Amino acid sequence: MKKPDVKIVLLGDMNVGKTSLLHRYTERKFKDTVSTVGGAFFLKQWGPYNISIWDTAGREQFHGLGSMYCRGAAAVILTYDVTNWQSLAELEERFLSLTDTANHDCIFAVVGNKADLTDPKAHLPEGPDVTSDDRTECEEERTEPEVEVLSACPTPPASPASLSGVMLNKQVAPEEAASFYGRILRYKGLDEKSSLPAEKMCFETSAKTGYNVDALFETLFDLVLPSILRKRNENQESPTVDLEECRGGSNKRTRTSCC
Ligand SMILES: Nc1nc2c(ncn2[C@@H]2O[C@H](COP(=O)(O)OP(=O)(O)OP(=O)(O)O)[C@@H](O)[C@H]2O)c(=O)[nH]1
Ligand SMILES: [Mg+2]
Repeated sequence: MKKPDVKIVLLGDMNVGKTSLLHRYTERKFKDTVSTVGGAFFLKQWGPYNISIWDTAGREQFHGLGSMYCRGAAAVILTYDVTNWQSLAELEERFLSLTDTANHDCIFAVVGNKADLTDPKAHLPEGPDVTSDDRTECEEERTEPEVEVLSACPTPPASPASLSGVMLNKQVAPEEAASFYGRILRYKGLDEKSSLPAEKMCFETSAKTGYNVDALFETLFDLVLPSILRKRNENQESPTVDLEECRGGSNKRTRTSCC
């Protein structure tokens, strides 16, 4: 399997649509999901680089794993549901601290999903929806969850409103998401003026219609490129020792280096 150059992690409460967003981006469709157990990653080839996108479980019982998944992350997608104010509050209360293990220059996106339920403009995907067969540049691999599968609960069905096409009240205004983004920067001790602006890093998406989904992932892919280049440079400066190579001459080496 190819080695990922960089890692992006989806975090957020259960049922906000993290798995659906990843399906929409990678498989170009909205399909039934089961509540995620542990986590799984998808490998995306972006130009010459390999980017792993980690889908994590929002259920409380898996909370302890979150900081493990965030270790070394170059970007974190903090996801909430625009029809559920509590899902934004949870990001601040439960999920933000999990990102302490991410890279020091980790990039944050704040994403309000299920915009199709509140906003008629989210009924159309932004840009043409290309089928996976049409894409020639990407090569993708999905792995099974890396942690032990404890149980799999069916995800609650989509709400009656989404089935009937009735619009719901938006419970989270874009300004609230932007002000949360500002608090993330402060939590990380970052200067707002020299950081990426909230207008660029706060998205409203719909995994159901595809609205803004490509824009979200591809904005992040472009933004993590400097991290990839830095990591590659670091690896060149201190290359990894190949143990297999050393093993062939290990006796000789031991003897010559021993005094
Ligand atoms: N209307 C609408 N429903 C959505 C959207 N995204 C997800 N859903 C529905 O929301 C429910 C939860 O979606 P998931 O993708 O499984 O949520 P999750 O965040 O991965 O949940 P966990 O794995 O438990 O953390 C499912 O019934 C989806 O069909 C969306 O953009 N619009
Ligand atoms: Mg999931």
